Amino acid sequence: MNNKVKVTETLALPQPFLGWKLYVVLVILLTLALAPAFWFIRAAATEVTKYSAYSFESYCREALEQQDFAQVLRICAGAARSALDQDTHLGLAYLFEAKAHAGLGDIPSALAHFEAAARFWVRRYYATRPQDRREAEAFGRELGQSLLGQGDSQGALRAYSAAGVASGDPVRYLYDLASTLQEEEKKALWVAEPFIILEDFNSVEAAPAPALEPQAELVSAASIEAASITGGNSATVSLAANSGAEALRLSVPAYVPLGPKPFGLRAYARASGAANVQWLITYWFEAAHVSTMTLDPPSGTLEMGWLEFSIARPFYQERKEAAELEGYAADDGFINGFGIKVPPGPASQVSLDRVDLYLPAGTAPDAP
Ligand SMILES: [Ca+2]
Repeated sequence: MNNKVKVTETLALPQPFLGWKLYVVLVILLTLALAPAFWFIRAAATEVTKYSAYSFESYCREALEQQDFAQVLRICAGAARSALDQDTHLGLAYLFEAKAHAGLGDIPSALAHFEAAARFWVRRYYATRPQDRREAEAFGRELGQSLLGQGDSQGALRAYSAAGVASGDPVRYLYDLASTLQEEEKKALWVAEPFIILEDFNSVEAAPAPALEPQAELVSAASIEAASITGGNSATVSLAANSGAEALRLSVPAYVPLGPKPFGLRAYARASGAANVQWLITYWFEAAHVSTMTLDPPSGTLEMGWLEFSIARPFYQERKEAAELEGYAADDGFINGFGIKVPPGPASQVSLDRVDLYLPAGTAPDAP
């Protein structure tokens, strides 16, 4: 018998004289050893809860209340990572991030996140809570007011615009805004009639997606380029030569509910190499599940081949009459996309610069 075997035997068969005291000591030691593990699991669970889609909101509001903006950004970053297939809370996370950046005095980041929230809710209009829309509108109005007060009219226009888009009813919002701003504020914000920007195509997420899938091979991925007639960037796509019979349609999602109040859309686009492009507006009627579209020619040509599409038709009346003819209800109709239609022809390059919502002359309310 060698030493090695002896040791094994000793461990495998504890001597009876150690008795119950040894077991009590062992249990205490084991418990103490496991305590940090329990603590770690509990802490990790709290962290996960903080970031989850269901509870990040209250943790964020608490941190905002305490003006702990760094903590707000941490929680929102965690909430974005934990989104997976349940991501409807991301719009609110972007809004909280915008508030935190504004709190830290980082206005460019605040505006970018606020615009991301507005854009997210355009795409998820059906899952957006009314209270989130109200909160976003109030925040954007406040931010716009503050930037206007500091003489940053471009920043103010972006804040006011994102507030209008996020509100879920940009037409009603623009009438409100135009009737509550003071005369000198309006002059700082608008040269002519009141407007807000619905889409500026300045970020990669705003790039137009081809609406017609079977024709996707004719379209390059959109890139954001520093080409613009209004300042800033545009979304540019290259189209291969189209020898088929069908035109190509490029569009981005929008959410502009239709109502009797008059409004206009103004878009800036350029199509190098393509002739007879038209502005495309698509409409969706929720209850009837009907989709329709209209096409408009350019209303003017600007410098460097940029086209202006200024469209101020009675959209609501027009859609209502079309719906009555077809026998469906038009009351819950909204503009759900806009873009450009390019007829068949040689290879071309199309850029979308900006789409505005404006109040046509004679409809803008006076300041109080
Ligand atoms: Ca632009």
